[in-house]
Amino acid sequence: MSDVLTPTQAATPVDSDPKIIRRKLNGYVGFANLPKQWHRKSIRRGFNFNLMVVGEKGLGKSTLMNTLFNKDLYDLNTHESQMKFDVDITEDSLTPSIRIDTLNTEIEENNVKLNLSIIDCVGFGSSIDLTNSWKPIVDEIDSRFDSFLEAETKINRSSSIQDNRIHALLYFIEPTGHCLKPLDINFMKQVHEKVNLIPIVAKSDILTETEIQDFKSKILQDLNNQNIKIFNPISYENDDEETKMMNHDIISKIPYAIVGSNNLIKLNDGRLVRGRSYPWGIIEIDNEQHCDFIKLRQLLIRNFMEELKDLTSKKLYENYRSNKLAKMGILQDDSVFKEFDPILKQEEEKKLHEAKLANLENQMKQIFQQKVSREEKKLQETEADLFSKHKEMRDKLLKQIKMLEEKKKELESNSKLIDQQIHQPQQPQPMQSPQLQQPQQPTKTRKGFLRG
Ligand SMILES: Nc1nc2c(ncn2[C@@H]2O[C@H](COP(=O)(O)OP(=O)(O)OP(=O)(O)O)[C@@H](O)[C@H]2O)c(=O)[nH]1
Ligand SMILES: [Mg+2]
Repeated sequence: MSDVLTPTQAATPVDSDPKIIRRKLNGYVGFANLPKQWHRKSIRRGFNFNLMVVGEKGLGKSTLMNTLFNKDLYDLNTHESQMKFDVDITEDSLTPSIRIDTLNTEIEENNVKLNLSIIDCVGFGSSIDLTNSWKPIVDEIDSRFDSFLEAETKINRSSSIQDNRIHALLYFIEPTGHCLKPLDINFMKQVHEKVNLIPIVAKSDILTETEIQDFKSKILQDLNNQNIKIFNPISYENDDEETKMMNHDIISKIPYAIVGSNNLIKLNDGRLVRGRSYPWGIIEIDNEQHCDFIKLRQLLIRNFMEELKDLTSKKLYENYRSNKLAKMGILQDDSVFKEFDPILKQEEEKKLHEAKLANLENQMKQIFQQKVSREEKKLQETEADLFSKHKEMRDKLLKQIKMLEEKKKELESNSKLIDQQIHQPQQPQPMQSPQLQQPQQPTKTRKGFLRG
């Protein structure tokens, strides 16, 4: 027997709902190939990612970028971390102390291209007055949102809008071992609703393992007290247990204790590793026992790059956009948009139809009741009429009976008189007067009455 089912055989009602029929496909349709199509398209287009790095001077920002993308993006030998590659640099001299440098580069791995933008905020926390040190950075984030909004609202939009929005912000915390500084708190408070904020403990190699753990919990406590939201990816229902566990492991390590270096060091066993060498030993960058660099790389690149971009676009940018439009006085009139929502419109029409039906039903009920009461009235009238006729006839008959009884009595009394006269002894008959002949008449009448 063949296992292939005909479409009718294959149609089986779903257990819970008899209306839903689940059909088993009896052949290859081809949509299983969609991920491959998407994959090819993505490879062709390449990916882009905009990463902002903020932290006080000399905390190892440029070094970490080189370590993260395993490429000498920044020349660390020059004093101010000048770019080594031919890249675009945007300089914003919003305040004399902070400069926004953008490094655009394309990196390739296994034929996958990544258009990477690193936005470095040079000079953050260097001025004497730190009150508004966050401002040029927040302005930069906002202006990138604005450019996107402008491109989006153009009447003639180009097929693909250049996405320059900041997808993630790495905030470098000085490894003091105490708690967050007012500069850190002020800055993070200003940006946490505009970017995916990822705090990291810079140069963590100067702290011991216990100091790192203490410092991490102090930072988390401070962030919690200040209601500062850090990046937290959405967990999806259909993720398998392994993925869920791995994601949880990545997130639980925030704020990451980072050590950066692209220097290769030869270990005693002959292995070449990226690390930092000290008189007391070697710190391996790519060793999870030594620092959280691997976790940071997993979060930023391997596991959550698309999620970071998605959250930027769907949540952070959307918030910014709606606030901006509201400030400009553009308020959404929901009643206008309702018209265009087919489900809402359908529901509205259904409600209207139901109301119409109910109205019609009421009207019909009223008409029916009116008819019934009219018929009832007619019946009552006919009944009353019949009753009066019946009464009239009864009265007539009673009158007739009375009359007849009276006549009967009269006749009986007459007949008695006649009987008496008949049985009386014969006396000389006087001359018969016409009056005396009269009593003979009832006999005739009696006869007639008896006949009747
Ligand atoms: N101990 C230690 N030193 C580091 C680490 N990362 C970088 N450094 C050193 O710190 C110094 C500054 O590094 P940069 O990467 O230039 O720091 P930066 O934050 O880019 O500095 P600016 O661009 O001037 O703000 C260099 O001498 C690095 O070798 C680290 O993880 N641990
Ligand atoms: Mg630098």
